Amino acid sequence: MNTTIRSYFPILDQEINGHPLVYLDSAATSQKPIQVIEALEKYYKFNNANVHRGVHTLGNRATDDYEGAREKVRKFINAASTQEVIFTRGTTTSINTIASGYGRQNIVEGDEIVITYMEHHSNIIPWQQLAKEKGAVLKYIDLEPDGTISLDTVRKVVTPKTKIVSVMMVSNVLGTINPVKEIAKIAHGNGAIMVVDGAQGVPHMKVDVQDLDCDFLAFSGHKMCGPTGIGVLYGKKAILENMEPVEFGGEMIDFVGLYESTWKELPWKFEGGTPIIAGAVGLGAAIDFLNEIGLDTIAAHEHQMARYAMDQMSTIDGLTIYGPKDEMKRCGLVTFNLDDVHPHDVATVLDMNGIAVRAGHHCAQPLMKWLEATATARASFYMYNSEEDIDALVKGLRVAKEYFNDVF
Ligand code: 7TS
Repeated sequence: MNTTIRSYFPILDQEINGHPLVYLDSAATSQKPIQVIEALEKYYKFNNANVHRGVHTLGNRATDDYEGAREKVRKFINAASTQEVIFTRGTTTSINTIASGYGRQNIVEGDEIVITYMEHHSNIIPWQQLAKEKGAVLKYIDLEPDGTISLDTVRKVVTPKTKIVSVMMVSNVLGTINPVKEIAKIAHGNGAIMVVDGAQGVPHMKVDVQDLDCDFLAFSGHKMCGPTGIGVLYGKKAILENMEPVEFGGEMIDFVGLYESTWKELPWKFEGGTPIIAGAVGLGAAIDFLNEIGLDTIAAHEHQMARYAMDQMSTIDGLTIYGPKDEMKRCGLVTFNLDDVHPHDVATVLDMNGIAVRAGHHCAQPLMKWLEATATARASFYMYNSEEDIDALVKGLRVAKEYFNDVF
């Protein structure tokens, strides 16, 4: 993509260890454009106050900013109503809210919860805990050899006993784009609800919750140019209305008696305590920014980056790339291993050359087991990355390979 987009991200204009920064860790967290930084600055300089109190001007401005951000999120994911958009701390909190709220109320002994081998820990452990508490059965959808999901396998694993199916939209390790819309149909056909972990999907492609027909969608602001500490839980109104809150206290109540209390209407009954006001404002600015560039443009750029990266990286002897080889089946990240070199060592040598990648299990230990790898390295791209960044990565990988081949 062009240098104009890159110039919106002030952090990218610096040297690390004497080299221009090449940031290839956006799947962990994206960088923030100046528009988001300035929106946060403006909020704190001019509008900061607590919300939903309606007694003074700053309070009204803060409330307008906060609720305005909710409307931006609604439109961005095409939710039917802002009542379906709950602000949370991020994907992890959103999924935990579903497991603790919907799960505790609706799951009984013998029920099945279905996830896949590629899930992030945040979409595994809440279900493990729920299954243990309720005596439910946690089942896994196996993966195809290329790291994709076959709908035939989904049809075999999801049964009328299944009550919840929860699948990531895009894998943070394999890059695989999963057929969540088709999986939702299978889930619904068996009477189960469909939860989508959108952490790696929503920042990178157009998502329409009504078209997907998912019951819940979770995502994080910090992976889509927004600040840390803000995320979204989308839920269908009919489900949220019947769901008990999981956090109790100020802001979420209607009437409080000595022994009984009642809750505010949606979405506020799920937002106990002073909300993440500045975070929401920042997320709203991030959404404006993403809309300006266009999700389709971002997605096309990432497919192109994935293709270029896989082609260039394949020229390195002893380099294994995980996940589908067809760039249209994946988002803009490439996870890999270099023969005989630990991924942490790869990442350290790359950092010495100004290149930031992630190494480790990527919070997906069951997937690491499936891949028969203890750890991997991952380069992940966003709209500000270019082919030159990938060239620098490939050069850095050759340096790493030579360095460790010489030493050992
Ligand atoms: N789900 C997926 C698919 C993720 O990739 C992540 C974070 C989460 C959930 C959790 O998001 P959070 O914002 O609540 O932390 N993934 C990564 C990653 O790949 N590297 O660092 C964080």
